[in-house]
Amino acid sequence: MRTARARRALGLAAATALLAGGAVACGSGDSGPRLTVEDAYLPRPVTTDTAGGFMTIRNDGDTDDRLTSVNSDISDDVQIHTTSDGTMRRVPSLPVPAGGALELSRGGDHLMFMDLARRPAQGEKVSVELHFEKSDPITIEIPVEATNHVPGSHHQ
Ligand SMILES: [Cu+2]
Repeated sequence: MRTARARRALGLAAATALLAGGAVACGSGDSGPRLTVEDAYLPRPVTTDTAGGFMTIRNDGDTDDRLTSVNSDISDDVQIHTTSDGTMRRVPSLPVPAGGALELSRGGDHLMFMDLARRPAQGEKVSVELHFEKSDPITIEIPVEATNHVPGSHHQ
């Protein structure tokens, strides 16, 4: 596995490949992506047709990564969507830039849960597994908020 990773990195720079190999032994090494998920929420869907998922995926590492697929207990078909000119479309992946973040928000890039197994209740948590091009998968419990929830606002 390390060999495959190193081989892939060869295209970039030999130095990068060396750093990638060393990151396994060096816990505080700053090579590679370092992802954390913040402010995740899922507005309670009105029907079981679809639900949107929103969050910020931060990358404090020095290597770009990509969100490539998503699994969930409430849907067998979680899609990655982007929005342009008010129209959303499915994309195979989205970038999580080094030293930056992937913002999944209303009217922008977002997760789209299709054909829900059930309609989750407000206050419930939905289990979601995020898969990335380079980083290990991240499992999060996303709280279900009011249908019209706006991040940063409190329940009213
Ligand atoms: Cu969508």
